[in-house]
Amino acid sequence: MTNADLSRRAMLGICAAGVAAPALAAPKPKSGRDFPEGFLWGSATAAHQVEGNNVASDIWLLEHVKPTLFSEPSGDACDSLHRWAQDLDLVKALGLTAYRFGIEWARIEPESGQFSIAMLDHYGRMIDGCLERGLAPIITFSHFSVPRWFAGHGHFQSADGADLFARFCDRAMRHLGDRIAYAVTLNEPNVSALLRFAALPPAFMGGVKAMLNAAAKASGMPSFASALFSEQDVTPAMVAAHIKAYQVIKALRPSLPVGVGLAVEDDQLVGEDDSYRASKRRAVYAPWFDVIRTHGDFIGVQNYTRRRYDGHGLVPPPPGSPMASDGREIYPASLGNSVRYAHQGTGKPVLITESGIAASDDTLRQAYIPQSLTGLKTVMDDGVPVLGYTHWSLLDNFEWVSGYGPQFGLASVDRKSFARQPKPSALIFSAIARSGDLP
Ligand code: IFM
Repeated sequence: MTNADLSRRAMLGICAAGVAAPALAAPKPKSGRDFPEGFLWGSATAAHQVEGNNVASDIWLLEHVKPTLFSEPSGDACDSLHRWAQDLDLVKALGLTAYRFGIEWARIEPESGQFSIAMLDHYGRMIDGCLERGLAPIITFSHFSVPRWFAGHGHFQSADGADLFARFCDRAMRHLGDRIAYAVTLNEPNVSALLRFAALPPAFMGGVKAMLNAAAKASGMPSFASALFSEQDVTPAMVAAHIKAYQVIKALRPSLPVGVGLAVEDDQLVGEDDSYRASKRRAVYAPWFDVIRTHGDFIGVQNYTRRRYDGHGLVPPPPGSPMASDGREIYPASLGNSVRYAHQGTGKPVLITESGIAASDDTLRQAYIPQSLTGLKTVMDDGVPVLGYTHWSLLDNFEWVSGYGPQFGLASVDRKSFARQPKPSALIFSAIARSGDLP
């Protein structure tokens, strides 16, 4: 098959998925439906969390050093490295039109400057698999995990960190870029800033230091850094990396919509004193809203909860609030509120790149999905342009330091046979996606 054939198939597939150019025109509401035709309905995963055996990555090393903060190693994860076609079949069977997934930098460039054509071909087959099934491929270039060599080299904060990331993006784009529907450069690059406002116990940061020191020792590097655990403010470095990645991606395919997937909480004020919340917003969101205004075509919103603040800091959820199993308050209106806030801050269309809850009791998710989408519809009815919604996550997967405890999936995964089993919430989501209507 020639490149021209692939491009033709790509266009056909993208058109079938309802994202024919211009992909940034937010679909217009049509009378009789709650959500417009062409609105993207999808689910999301991340390479390290589902593929398994990501042995050249920084996170794999951090899972295995002593001491570690990880409750268990990722191991085989969901074996999506081999079972990706089943994942895509599941997304299609649910009647969805988009799949967000990551291409794993640590597999594509396991040693600095050594690119694996075989792994690029692998992700090419996944992208083609999406297009053949009428799914718009939403590709994340870096979802927390990076190659181990990059972490030992100083991570995004090193003098050439942004250039090294841009080199990877350039290489991946040249191999895959003509078939991508949306590009997400970085996943939650504001997470280290966010954690500073999360009232983490001091022991946690002590544990971070010990784990990173152990990783540096194990890899024979002077230091070791990670996107998930950082003692410094990495925002300027991440912003620089996004800008360079945006530039190389747009240079190769100007029409491809590029954004970041930002963690956005619904920050609510308790009382009159807004100083603490304002300081959080300045640190966690403002730098990203600024950069997306100039170097972004959409803002990816990743929302899971609300947070309440008075003038001194975090205020706990009201007594009796429903709680997800990862300790976050279940507050469905937070999705619409965060989308509105992100659009106000950037002026750009919103793509919901993640939304969901950790719940082993699926009845909570069965209620959460329609409730959160009801809030989203209100915001869209007010005129906020929203391109689509990808639910986190397709599968119960590896939730970083928490291991396989928290369950975010629309489908469960048997930890030995890797069999995927859709949950009732998947069918509820599927009915909304197929009809464009809330129940
Ligand atoms: O699993 C994570 C994902 O990797 C990034 N956003 C939040 C999810 C749930 O905590």
